Amino acid sequence: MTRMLLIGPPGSGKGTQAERISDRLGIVAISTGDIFRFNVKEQTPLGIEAKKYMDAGDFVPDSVTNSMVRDRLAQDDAANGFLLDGYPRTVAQVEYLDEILAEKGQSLDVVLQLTADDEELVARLLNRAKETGRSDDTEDVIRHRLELYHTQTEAVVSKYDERGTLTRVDGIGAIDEVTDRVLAAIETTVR
Ligand code: B4P
Repeated sequence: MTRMLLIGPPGSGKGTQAERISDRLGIVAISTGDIFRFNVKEQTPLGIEAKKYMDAGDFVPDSVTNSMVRDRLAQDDAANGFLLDGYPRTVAQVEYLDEILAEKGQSLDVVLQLTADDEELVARLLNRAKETGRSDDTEDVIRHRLELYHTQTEAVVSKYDERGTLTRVDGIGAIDEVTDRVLAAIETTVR
């Protein structure tokens, strides 16, 4: 059973790698971005609220995101391990996740940060925009999302680094190569 976090800037390959790692380890991948996009598509009250923030490249408020994650982690398929993709993104979310795990007597086994430089990330996301037309993949919004990563999510990375639980993985290179690096990092960490 593995409980892990995948942290990284927009476009670093979190969603791409999360799917592959979840298949390999047999644990559920939980992407807060995917849950929000599903709710936007279905026009649920959560989706209508989240859309305002997502279209601008802003974070959805912690109160909304935290309770959504609490509910998702309470589902049966998360009982035997999980990979959280895109959460926590703020220090307040780190503290909230600490509380959820403490209540269950659980801890994290692996915290991975995927790294890549900003220009590579912008290029990848503009490329994705041509294929998927995601409303938050325009250059201005991408740059704003990167800024939020640097100003808010890097503090999350520092927190786990201070706790000695963080492993950095180079996200540059072919998708298969990055998967191999991620799997090797997991093996080294949980061994
Ligand atoms: P996310 O869904 O997490 O979007 P993302 O950061 O762009 O990552 P994603 O997983 O989609 O992309 P990936 O890097 O895999 O979040 C979207 C929005 O939801 C946020 O802006 C925010 O508004 C909201 N949100 C989500 N979580 C939140 C939270 N905790 N708190 C508050 N708000 C939250 O891949 C990107 C592209 O790169 C793909 O096209 C892929 O094919 C390509 N790629 C991947 N790996 C590659 C490689 N090695 N080489 C070349 N291309 C690669």
